[in-house]
Order: sequence, then structure tokens, then C-alpha cells
Amino acid sequence: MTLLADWLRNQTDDETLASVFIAMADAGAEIAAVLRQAPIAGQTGLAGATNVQGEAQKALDVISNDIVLNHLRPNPHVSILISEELDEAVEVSSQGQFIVATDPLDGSSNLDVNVTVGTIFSILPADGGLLQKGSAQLGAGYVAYGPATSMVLRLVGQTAVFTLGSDGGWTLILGAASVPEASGEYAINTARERFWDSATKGYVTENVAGETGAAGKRYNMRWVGSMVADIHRILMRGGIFLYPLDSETVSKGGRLRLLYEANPMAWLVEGAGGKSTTGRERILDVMPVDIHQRVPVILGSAEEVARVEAWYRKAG
Ligand code: FBP
Repeated sequence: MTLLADWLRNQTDDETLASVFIAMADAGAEIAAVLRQAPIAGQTGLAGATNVQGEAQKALDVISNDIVLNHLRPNPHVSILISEELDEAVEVSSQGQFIVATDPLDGSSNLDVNVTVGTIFSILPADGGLLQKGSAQLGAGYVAYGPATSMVLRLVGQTAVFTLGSDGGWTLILGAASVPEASGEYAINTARERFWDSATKGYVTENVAGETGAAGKRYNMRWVGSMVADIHRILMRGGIFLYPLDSETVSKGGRLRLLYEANPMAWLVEGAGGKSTTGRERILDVMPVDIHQRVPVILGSAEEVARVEAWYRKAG
């Protein structure tokens, strides 16, 4: 049985970097414990505040952010925390070498109905500054709070999957996740069809046509509406996730956030052999101009992402 600390020792000689992963894993274990009891503790309602994107914060968004911060604060190697829940980046330690960017509780609109939510994080070198391409990441991960609590991590090697045990420890379940190159499953919010661009419409129309269409095979659609749940399914059995630019999100640059949603997920999916794109370029090559920047997100099985890219090339 391989535990998290053993796996980290095999991945890096840098104990300071490993300590940041351990801090995030500990935060994830604590958030999992809070979520398990949240309906009893009456913590699934609104907190009454709004976050930087003007969205209502759930009590658990705030609590999860505090838990992450509490686990990072004692770590002298963390310089700055960027969080979906914080307007500004906060200094954690003046001497730290790493920046952590996080969405402490993604998909929180699913909490009231007990659907999987998650914590997403990205680790960057502090000397690169606040705004760095995703390709500069030193590592990334997410914790999925589902029937089991899963954690998916990658430094620069392969993407690995852990499960949280009843003792609070993380056990390696899969050392090298592999997103199948081909898949018959796609995930997109089809209620947004009227806003879609021609590339998205072209790709989805082909899928819906199934065996009778140009793709020549039958597709199934799955959309949890919780990015961590959708990406975890894709990491484990393939498929493609799309939150493309559309006529409603174009003014904001997209729906999902680059630094703490798109980049870490692209890092993990690519580490498992999948692909990521905005439609026009690799997500990890996008140069951010703002810490809360949004971006179109298309990632998953390589063949499917390539088909979407071809539609974008055709659209010009
Ligand atoms: P938040 O960052 O506001 O939680 O939104 C992210 C998210 O919930 C993703 O987890 C999910 O993929 C997406 O929004 C769902 O969006 P929509 O409700 O438009 O389908």
C-alpha cells in the first residue's frame, strides 16, 4: 500500500514542494469531514456575502477557504494564496517559494442536493509572479468529495489518484491515470445551445447524430454541473468536457477561471494523456492578465478534443 508521503518522495526531492501538497491534502481531508456533517450542522445555506464574481457565497465556500488558509499559513514555503473566494491575492509568508491558486469548494451550488463537489488547486513558483502560464505549474490537484473522497495529484510526471481512508490518510489507488484516447461521452450544458458558436454547434450536432453522422459512432451526454465530478469521470473512463466561449460569456472571456479551475485541470488531464484547449490554443499556454481571469475550457480524450479543434479551425 502506497501512502501519500511515499508517493511524494518518489515524485520529487524537493521536500518544500511536497509540504505544500501535504498541506492541501490535509485541508481536503478536513473539508471532507466538514461536508459529511454539514446538513446536520446547518451549513448548506447561503452565507449572505458575495464573492469577487458577484456570486452568493455558501457558508461552506467561506469555511473551505478558511480551512485551506489555515493549513497553508503555518507553511513557510507558501508565499501567496490566490483564491476564488478572495478579491486579492494574500501573502502567506514573505520567504515562501510557492504560489497556491485554489477554488476551495467548486460546484457549491450542488451542495444542497448532495452531489459531488471539489477543491481544486495549482502550485506555481513564486519568482514567476502572480500571472504565469499554466505550463509553469509545479503541480496541481483536486479533491472530489463523492461517495469516496478522491484526490488526484500531479507534479510533472504522471497523474495519480488517491482515496481518503477512515484514519484520515491518503492511499494511492492508481499511480498513472490514463484518459482513453477515444470516447463516446461528452459533457456540456446543452441549455446554453442558443449561445453557442458554430464550432461548438458543429461538434455537438455530429455527436447527437451518432452512427448516422460524420463521427460514425453513438455518443452519450453527461453533465453533472460540478467541474470536479465531470473531470473525475473523464480522468477515470474518458470523455470530453466543454465550457466553450459563447455569445453570453464572450464579454467575460468565458465561464470558468483560468488560474484555479482551467489550468490545474488541464495539467492533470494532460498528465494522463488527454488534451486541453480553449478551442484556439492550449489552455496551459494562455498568458493570464488577471488573477480571476476566465477562459473557455475544452479538455479530455485526445481524439475528441482534436475534433473540436478541427471545428474551430474550420470556423476560422
Ligand atoms: P463556480 O466556480 O461558481 O462554483 O462555478 C463553477 C461550476 O460550478 C463548475 O463546477 C461547473 O462545471 C460549472 O460551474 C457549471 O456551470 P453551469 O451552471 O453554467 O452549467
